[in-house]
Formats: sequence, structure tokens, C-alpha cells
Amino acid sequence: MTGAKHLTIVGGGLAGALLATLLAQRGWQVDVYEQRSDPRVAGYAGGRSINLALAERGLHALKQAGLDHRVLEQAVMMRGRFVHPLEGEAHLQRYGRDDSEVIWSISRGELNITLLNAAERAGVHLRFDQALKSVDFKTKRARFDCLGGDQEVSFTALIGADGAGSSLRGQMHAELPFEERTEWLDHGYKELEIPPSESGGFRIEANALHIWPRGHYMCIALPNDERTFTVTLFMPLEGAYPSFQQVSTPDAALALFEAQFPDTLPLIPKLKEDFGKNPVGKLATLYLDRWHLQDKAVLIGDAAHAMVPFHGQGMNCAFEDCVSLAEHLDAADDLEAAFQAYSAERMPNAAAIQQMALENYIEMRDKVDDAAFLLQRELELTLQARHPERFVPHYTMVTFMRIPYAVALARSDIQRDILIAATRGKTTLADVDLATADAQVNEQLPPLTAHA
Ligand code: FAD
Ligand code: 8R5
Repeated sequence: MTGAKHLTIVGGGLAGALLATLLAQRGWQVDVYEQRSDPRVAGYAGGRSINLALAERGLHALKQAGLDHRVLEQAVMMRGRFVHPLEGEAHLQRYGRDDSEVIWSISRGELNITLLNAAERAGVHLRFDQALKSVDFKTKRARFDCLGGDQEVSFTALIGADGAGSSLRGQMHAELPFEERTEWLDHGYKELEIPPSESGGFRIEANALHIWPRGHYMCIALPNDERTFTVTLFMPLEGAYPSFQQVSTPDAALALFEAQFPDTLPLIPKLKEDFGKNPVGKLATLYLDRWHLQDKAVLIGDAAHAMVPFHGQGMNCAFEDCVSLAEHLDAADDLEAAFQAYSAERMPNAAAIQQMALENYIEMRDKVDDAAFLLQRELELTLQARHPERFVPHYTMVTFMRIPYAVALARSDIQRDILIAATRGKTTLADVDLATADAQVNEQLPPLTAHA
């Protein structure tokens, strides 16, 4: 890139703070405007201890900024799904082959602070309590609302890292309309908490992502480093019992948990209080047909492609965007070429993970304790061992590799067909015709080595 290397980032959340660091480390002059107060001074405004699953894609991006070790120090390892059926024994289903294939539970507040500190160390100019209000793209001036009144700032280009409700997106739309569609999921969520045990330890297995699958709804729990768990109940918003419409009071919540999640009752002492206090979260997928406006503005992270949470990839994907945009900004001749190349690379991949995230809800809430699914999972691992270059389990491609999401989706579709055909009507692996499955793998799945 030749010319002025100056950029203004709107939003100092996860993607904004990481991108600012990556760019400053590459010699860019970067300003960040964040609407909230500085979490290092005011405490994290998210309030409750909210945790996120960090996987290989996000970890690799943090490594580019030299932050992987710092973040992992505060993380709790999750080896697999700990499945709690309504009847029968709870058990761990490993995500990968061993402890080199795990995901990490990290606190959003701590992560954001780590990223903001890194940005500042790299020379980024951070400004808090500044909300983007309007943009004049002709004169390249942006207006921010701040405590002392409005202020106008001139910019070279704006980067929208201002999350799902992005105001920069709205301003870009007003300047040059594009196709924008928000598909709301008809399910929502409520957060609850498992405190530490009386002796100060974790009340259930710490190194796992817990799932209570119940068909059309589910609970999950992720560990926090202060030995609590954040439990999330996902359920339809309306319609037949149970839905948030029908389960709308703390007493109704208690009745639901007594009947459907009895093993969690002694773990969540403030169930009624949490349920009454915390709002029902809404979930949506955001589809745009353009992410940039000439050489003047570009979107990253949730502002560009908010997704439902069920693959735990929203932040991971946002971090991949940051690395991609930083690399294209370095390589391209001008800003417009960089924004164009970044969009061309990332848009198909964002669409793929958005789709896979929707699909994984059904797997988590309905399939993980199903015999046919478990046999398919067993065959998946067997075929991986027999064809390590060609057959890589779906979850592994998304979570432990960095192959483009679109490649993972295309290969998963082929693999699913092979798994379903080979296990149809079978109850054990011994009954599966491995020779036929082997032939299909060799025929339909070229080696993956190029993407490793
Ligand atoms: P955000 O992190 O939302 O940051 C946007 C920032 O912009 C905020 O700081 C906001 O204050 C600021 N802002 C907004 N408007 C303005 C404005 N007008 N002017 C200035 N600043 C503004 N992803 C995973 O990968 N794994 C998980 O396990 C996971 N769990 C999640 C759990 C929950 C409860 C939620 C809600 C999301 C979860 N996600 C997870 C998704 C993940 O949080 C997002 O994908 C990720 O935060 C996107 O980063 P972002 O920087 O684009 O947006
Ligand atoms: N986000 C996650 C996974 C996949 C787990 C698996 C799923 C809560 C609002 Cl629902 C969900 C996953 O397939 O076994 N990894 O990480 C995180 C998830 O939900 C987060 C905590 C969440 C938005 C509420």
C-alpha cells in the first residue's frame, strides 16, 4: 500500500481492537472510536461473566498479534461435549483425537481488555464514550456523540467493527443502498449461573462444554476461570410448551427445570432470580451483498455477517476477517482494491459458517444423544483414521483447522452423505460395509493437504 496509511475504526470490541493492533504493528496509524466507556477503568459493561469459546481460527489470529499465550493463560480448556441426557449417564464426547484438539473458554471482558492493552502498546489511539452518529462520505467527515457533545472527525477510510447493530452499516446504506436481510431465529436464549462449590471448586466437570439436549430446546454450560459456569437455555420464543412465551415467569422456569433439567437444579441456586432478571436474548443471521463502499468504508465481524451462536464461531470468524483485511491492506495498491479483495475472499466463507452455525443447533439439541448419530460419529473417526488426508470430521475442519469455511461446508456435505448411506439400518460399526465407504471417500474427496 502506498500513500497515507491512516485508518479510523468504529468499535473497540473484539474485532476492532484486534484489527487495530494488527494494523498498528504493520505501521498503520490507527484511531479507534468506541461507544462504551473504557472497560479498564469502568469495569466491563457487559456486566455478568460472559464467556466465549475460542478455537483454532481465533487463536491463530491472536498469534499473529503475539497475544495467544496471554489469552490462553486465562482460558479453561474444553475437551469435548459433556452430554447430559434426561435419562441415562452423562458422558464426554471428545471434540478431537487428543488434547491437541480442544477449544478454550475465555471471558469476553478479560479478552477485550487484553486486546485494548495490546492496541495501545502498538501505538493505536483509543477513544471511549464516542458513538458514531452520522457520516458525510463526500467530505469524509464522521460525527460522534460523546459526553461533552458532538464532535466531527475527518477520516481517510472507516472500518466498521461496531457489531451486529452497526451504525456505520446504516450510514453506508444511506449513501449507496445494498441488499440487507436479517433472518431472525424463532428461538431465543436466557443466561443463568452455576456458582463455585462450597469448597471453591467447579461444581461439574471443568474441562468440557456441557450440553443438556432436549430435542427442540437445550441448555449448555461453559466454564469460567473463576470456577463458575455460564448456563444458557436456548428455546423457541413462541408456540408449544416449552417456549419463552409459555415459560415467562421464574416459577414457570423452576417447573421446567424440575421436569426437564433436574440434575441442574442443585447447581443453579439462583435459578428463579437469574431467570427473572436476565433478558431473553434474540438471535439472527445477517446477510449483505456488499461489505464495502468504494475506498471509503468496509465492514468486519458481526457488522458484516452476524450469525447464530451454535458453532461458537462468531468471534473466531471475526478474528479471521481481521487477519485477512490486514493482509489485503498491506498487499493491495490502494484501499478500494484491498476492500474488494478482502470482501471477495471472506464473503463466501462467512456465508458458509452462517449456514453451518444454523445446522449445528439441530445437532446439539437433538442429535448428540441419538444412537444413529453416535454410530455416524464412530464411523467418522474410523474413516479419518483410514484416510487422514481425505476424510476429516466436520467439527475438526471448522474448529481445529483453518481451511476456508466454504471448503469445510462442501466437504462436510459429501461426507455426511457417505456416513448416512453407510450406517443406514445398521446398529454397530461391525455391520458397516467399509470397503464401499472407502471407495466413496477415495472417489469423492480429494486430499486436503493443500489447505492444511
Ligand atoms: P462486538 O464484539 O459486538 O463489538 C462491537 C463494538 O462496537 C462494541 O464494543 C460496541 O460497544 C461498539 N459499538 C457499537 N456501536 C457503536 C457506535 N455507533 N460507535 C462506536 N462504537 C460502537 N463467538 C464465538 O466465536 N464463540 C463463542 O463461544 C461465542 N459466544 C457468544 C456468546 C454470547 C452471549 C454472544 C452475544 C456472542 C457470542 N459469540 C461467540 C459471538 C461473538 O461475541 C461475536 O461474533 C464477536 O463479539 C464479534 O466481534 P465484533 O467486534 O464484530 O463485535
Ligand atoms: N452465544 C459454542 C459451540 C459448539 C459446541 C458443540 C455452541 C451463548 C448467546 Cl450455542 C454455542 C458452541 O458443537 O458441541 N462451541 O462454542 C458457544 C455457544 O453459545 C455461546 C456460549 C452463546 C450466544 C449465548
